[in-house]
Amino acid sequence: MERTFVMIKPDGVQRNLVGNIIACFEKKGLKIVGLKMMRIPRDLAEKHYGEHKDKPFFGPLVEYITSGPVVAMVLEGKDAVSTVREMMGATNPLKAAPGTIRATYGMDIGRNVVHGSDSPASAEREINLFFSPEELVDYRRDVDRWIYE
Ligand code: YYY
Ligand code: MG
Repeated sequence: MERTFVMIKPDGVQRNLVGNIIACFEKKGLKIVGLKMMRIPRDLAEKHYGEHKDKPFFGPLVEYITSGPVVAMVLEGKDAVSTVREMMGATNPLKAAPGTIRATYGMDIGRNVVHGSDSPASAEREINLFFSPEELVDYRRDVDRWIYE
């Protein structure tokens, strides 16, 4: 099973969407193996979005992501990285496919509610940035036999 890093961004928290968004992933069958609310320190935000440091939106992006608490999580499941990306939809909520989280809840690219790792390598990097190994919980879920054949 694959793991991915997911984050409900400050707008999602402020708009009371935490429960709804976690419920989407839970109902799909993804397993929560790490979960916490936190305020992202600036240096962590800059590391997390390091690939964008030369882009014009980098400054505003770091301001936004550090502007209030986020909910960070690690989700586990079959093809978890691409499954979560599909469920989130395109970066710009107005371009995201109907039914996706960003299409359902968002309007602007700079307020797109949720983050998900874009590759297994990014997932590993981001999980290690945000979670210590002790914060990730290993457990059996009996319902898995009704989710996976
Ligand atoms: O992975 P994803 O979040 O879908 O998009 P990225 O291209 O990695 O950009 C990260 C983040 O930056 C995006 O979620 C919103 C913001 N952003 C922006 O504000 N303006 C852009 N033109 C592109 C991205
Ligand atoms: Mg990205």
